[in-house]
Amino acid sequence: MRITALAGGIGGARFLTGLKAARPDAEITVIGNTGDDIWVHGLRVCPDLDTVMYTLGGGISVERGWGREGETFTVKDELAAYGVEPTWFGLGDKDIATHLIRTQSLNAGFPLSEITTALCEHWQPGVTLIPMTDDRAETNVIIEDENGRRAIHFQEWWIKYRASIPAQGFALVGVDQAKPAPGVLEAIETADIVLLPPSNPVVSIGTILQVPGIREAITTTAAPVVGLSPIVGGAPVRGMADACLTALGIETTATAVAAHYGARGNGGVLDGWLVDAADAHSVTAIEAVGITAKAVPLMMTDVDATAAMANAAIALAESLRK
Ligand code: FO1
Repeated sequence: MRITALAGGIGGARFLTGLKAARPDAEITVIGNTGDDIWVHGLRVCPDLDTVMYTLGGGISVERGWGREGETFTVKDELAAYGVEPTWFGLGDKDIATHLIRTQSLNAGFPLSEITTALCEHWQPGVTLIPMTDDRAETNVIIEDENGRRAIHFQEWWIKYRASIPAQGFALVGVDQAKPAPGVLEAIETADIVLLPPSNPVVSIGTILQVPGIREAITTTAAPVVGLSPIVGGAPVRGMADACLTALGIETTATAVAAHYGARGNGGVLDGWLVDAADAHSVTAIEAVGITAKAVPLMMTDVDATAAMANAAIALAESLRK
């Protein structure tokens, strides 16, 4: 079975661990968000790609959900001692090896997708990881504070400000000229099932859907498309999706996110939507917008629970296959 999943960072990576456990023989392709990518001290950092690669490859810091297990931050501290900014970004010593290889390869002219494949040769994540694009598409957050209205990099908003400054909006700088990376459209068109894991619907899944051609591929693929709500009981399971949803005027509910993605019949991307048991009451409202909904436990407390979610998503997809 060929499964294609769009994924952001921590939530997406955690779901993929369960998907692999549920379907060890499936051919899983992950289309990774690169809107979070940033140049830090001259190094190219790809947080969501690395989070998927490290999580599925066994190198992730389980405590943080990002970066490496057993990490140290000596270089970061030395840079801070020089007073060099950004001091707010957690650049790990082990993590730097990945960024050095990526940066040198980019400078040598290799596309990010080829570099990602090479890095995954080492990590063996057990999935094919493809960046959504090899081109620049950088999430900037529009904020307004005492220094006036301006755009800051997503990582600065997310890490330095903990998303505490209300976002007036998001701009994916460069996306209009971006193309899907090689293999992305094919992975969507030839999939048996397409999944939207419980990643941030705005700055992760929403970002991937903005790359010209990707949303269209999802609306036209023969594969059923099923998503899992990242919102349980009116709050994000993890991260700060509510800050992102609010910025777009979207209510922080499983129903509102489903409606935001939209039903494939009406120009949206979803055929099916899993909500947590706590939101079982919202199934009717979601079906009213043309999306088949089902309530199952959606807390990724351990691999077995996450595998059960993946199985529920696959079962729903199979029931929706045309
Ligand atoms: N998240 C933080 O909250 N603080 C950090 O200092 C931080 C550093 C970092 C370094 C490398 C990396 O791959 C991820 C890192 N993250 C950090 C997580 C990252 O900001 C988010 O996970 C994604 O961008 C959102 O999905």
